[in-house]
Amino acid sequence: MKSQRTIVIGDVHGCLEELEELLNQVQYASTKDRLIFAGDFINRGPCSLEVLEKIQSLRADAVMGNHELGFLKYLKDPSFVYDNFPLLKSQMGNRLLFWSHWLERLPLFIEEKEFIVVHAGLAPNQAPFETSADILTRIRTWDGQGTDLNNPEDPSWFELYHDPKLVLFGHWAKKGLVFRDNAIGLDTGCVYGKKLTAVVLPERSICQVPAKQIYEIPEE
Ligand SMILES: [Mn+2]
Repeated sequence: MKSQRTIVIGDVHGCLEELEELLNQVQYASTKDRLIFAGDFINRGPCSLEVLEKIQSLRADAVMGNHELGFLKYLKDPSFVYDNFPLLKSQMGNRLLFWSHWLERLPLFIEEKEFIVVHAGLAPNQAPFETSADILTRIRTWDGQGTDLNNPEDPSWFELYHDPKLVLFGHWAKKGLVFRDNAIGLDTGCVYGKKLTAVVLPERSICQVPAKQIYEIPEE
């Protein structure tokens, strides 16, 4: 299986049409390619349930994003409502238990010899297995202790990441495509009317499709 490709896709947020177009564009072949979603494939956009069904039916791998974690939290505590959570829950109907179990089983990261896939990023000098779910799914910047994970005054987490192992991540639409020797950021804001992005390994080629429309206005 030396020639096997791994395709990693950034934050889909329910953008089914763009996802299907992207899979066509990379010529995804389920028998040959490994497909991994970098989290936040639900919520905000128009077709969360259909995207879930697609990922599940393709038997693709996926890591937990803050929106998947949030949705699981909402199912336990309805006061934790965020965007389309009530709609998604109602669309799941009598498959709610199936989907909540499926989502609960998502790993917080996928680590292979050549790469790590994680939704948001890593804290300096912390291996993924010893890092909290909060950091793995929400970090953008590092304040030295992990209290404030999104402060423009602080350095980006990947500027402090010096391990040669490639990290593939999403979660930072405002930053757009990040392409560094050891970190590739794949959230290019499809749900905000920008692009949906995939990286193909091992060659690290980038494949993008434009959003069909602006589904949501970004929060500042
Ligand atoms: Mn996110």
